Amino acid sequence: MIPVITAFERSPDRGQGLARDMRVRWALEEVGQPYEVRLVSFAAMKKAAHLALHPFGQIPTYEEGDLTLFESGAIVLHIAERHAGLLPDDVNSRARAITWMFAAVNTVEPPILELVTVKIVEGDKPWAGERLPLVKDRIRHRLEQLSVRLGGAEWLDGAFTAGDLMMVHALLRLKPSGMLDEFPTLAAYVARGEARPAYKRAFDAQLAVFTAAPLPAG
Ligand code: GTB
Repeated sequence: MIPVITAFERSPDRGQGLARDMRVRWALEEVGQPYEVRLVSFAAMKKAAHLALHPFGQIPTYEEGDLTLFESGAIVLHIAERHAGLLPDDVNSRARAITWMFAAVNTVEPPILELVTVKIVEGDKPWAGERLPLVKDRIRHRLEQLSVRLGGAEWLDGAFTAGDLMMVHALLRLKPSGMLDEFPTLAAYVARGEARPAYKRAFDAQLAVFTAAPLPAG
């Protein structure tokens, strides 16, 4: 059965891999599972048909027969559990890989998302200038800790897993800020993720949506 995922009809990042359908596309490419994509507009995401799939009116969603999932982490875990290649067979190694998935979305990503909020959503507030360095320091603290743990290793716990996939994608959101370059170990880790053939296929597929129907100028 070919799963169907949802993605932005018009991604604000112009298909540069930052929207979270990228995680799902990447996981599907890693395990060699073909998939279909249904593009949705911002308006359609808030309508009943999409809300039936995703209670918060967002992308990505995942449909496979009578199973519907939302939350990129849960979708990647589902894919990783049903196909070889993203989770180790050894139960303890598997548990550690899943721990890294949670660490990505629950510990590393939240301060990174705060940066987006302070810059874009709160950028015009009089206190935004004071808040920005605090948020950046919280991100640096996490990056420092992650960088120490990764050390000279290629991936977080042995071979590449769904934990690395989620972590690399969470870190990618920092790329436009330049903050990742303050931590060469992590910049190299992200670059290793981006160099994976499965990542490249997923990236190209997401970019193709934008190049097929670019945003209007301005
Ligand atoms: N926790 C959920 C998950 O991991 O699946 C979060 C899902 C989510 O935030 N979806 C966003 C969405 O649907 C798209 S990915 N937003 C529309 C809405 O809420 O109305 C977040 C995102 C959006 C845009 C960029 N970008 O352009 O750079 C990057 C990431």
